[in-house]
Amino acid sequence: MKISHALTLLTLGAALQACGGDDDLHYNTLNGSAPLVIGHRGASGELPEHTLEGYTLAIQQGADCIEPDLVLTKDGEMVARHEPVLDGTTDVAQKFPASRMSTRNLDGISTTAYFASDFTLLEIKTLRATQSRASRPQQFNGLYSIPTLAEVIQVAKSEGAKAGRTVCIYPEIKHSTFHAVDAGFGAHVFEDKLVAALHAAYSNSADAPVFIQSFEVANLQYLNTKTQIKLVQLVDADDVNADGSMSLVAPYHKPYDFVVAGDSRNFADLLSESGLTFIKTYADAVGPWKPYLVKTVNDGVERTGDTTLTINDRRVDGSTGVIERAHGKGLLVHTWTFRNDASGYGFKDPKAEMQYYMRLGVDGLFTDFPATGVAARKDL
Ligand SMILES: [Ca+2]
Ligand SMILES: [Ca+2]
Repeated sequence: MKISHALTLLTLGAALQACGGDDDLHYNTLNGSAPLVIGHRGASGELPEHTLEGYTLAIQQGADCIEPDLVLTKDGEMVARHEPVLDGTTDVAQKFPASRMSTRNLDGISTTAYFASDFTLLEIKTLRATQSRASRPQQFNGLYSIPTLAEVIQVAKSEGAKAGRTVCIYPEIKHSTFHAVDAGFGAHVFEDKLVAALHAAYSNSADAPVFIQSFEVANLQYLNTKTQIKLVQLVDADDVNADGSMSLVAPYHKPYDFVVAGDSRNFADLLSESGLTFIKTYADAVGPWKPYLVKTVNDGVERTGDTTLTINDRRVDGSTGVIERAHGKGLLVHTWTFRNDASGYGFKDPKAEMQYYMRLGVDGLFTDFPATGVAARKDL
C-alpha cells in the first residue's frame, strides 16, 4: 500500500461508500478507488435509452452513476435525449405531422428533423421511447415516456435509497452552442437551468454525487465559475484510421464552440500535455473516447470471429500514455462506451475489454450494459 493511498483513503472513505466502490487499493485510478461503472443512457443495451425504466434497471444492476443526456424543450424544460432531435428514439413521426419538423444548423450541419426545442414538455410527454438500434430488443417500444431531469434525479434518489447507496447522476449538456444560438435560448440559459436544478437537488458541492459533462469547452469554463459540482471535458473523434491513429473529421474533430470561435485546437490536442493542463484549469475529469487510451498493433491475427481483418482485430498493446498524463495533472479519466454487442477493437469479450481499461487505471467507464461493467470490476 502506498502511503499516499492510505492518506487519500481517509478522505475518500465517504466518497467510496457513496459511490459503491469497494476499498481495495490495487486500482491504478487517480485516487486508488474502484473505477465507476456509469450506466450509459441507462441500461440502454436492454431497454430504450433515456427512460426511467432504463435508468432503474441500470441502478438495479449496480451502476454507480446513471447518465442522462439533456436537451431543452420549447418551454425550456430539461429532458433526457441523446440528441436535440426526437426522430431516432421516439414515436414522434407517428404522432405529429411532418409540418412540425424544422431545419436548423446543428453544429454546422443543416438538419431537418423534429427538434425537441419545437415541442412543449406537454407535447413531448405524449411521446413514447423507441429502441434506436435495430439489433437490440424492440419489444419495449412504445411503453416508456421521455423523462425530465427532475424525474431522473428522483429515480436516482429513490432507487439509490432502495439499494442502500448513493447513486450519482452524470448529466451531459448536449450541443450547448446549438441551444444558445440556433435554438434561440440565449447564452448560458441551459447551463444556468442545470446548475439551479442540481444545486436545489444536491447542493453546490464538489462532494455532490454529480458529474456534469460536455463536448464543448466554453460552457464548462462558464460552469466552473458557477458551481463546485465536478465537471468533465469529453473528447471525441470521428473514427480510428486503419493504422490505429485517430481520425479527426468534422463535425467530430473539435469542440463546436472552438469551430465557432476559430480556435485551432482539435480534440486530440486537448489530450496533449498542454491540452490537459488547460482542461485542468476548469474541469475535474476528462472523458476521452476509448481508442485514445490504448495502443494497438496490426499483427495479422483475426480476433472478431469473422474473416475480415479490420481495426477491431488489432492487438491492444498497453496505454497510449493519456491516462497517466491526465492523472499527472490530477484529472480523473472516464472513458466510453463499452457494449456487449459491439466490443471489438482488440477484444471479443466485452468483460475482458472493460477489465483491460480498468487495469490501465481508468477512473470510470460508460457502458450500455452496466451488469457487465459491475461483473468486470468484481472479477478484476
Ligand atoms: Ca452522453
Ligand atoms: Ca475481423
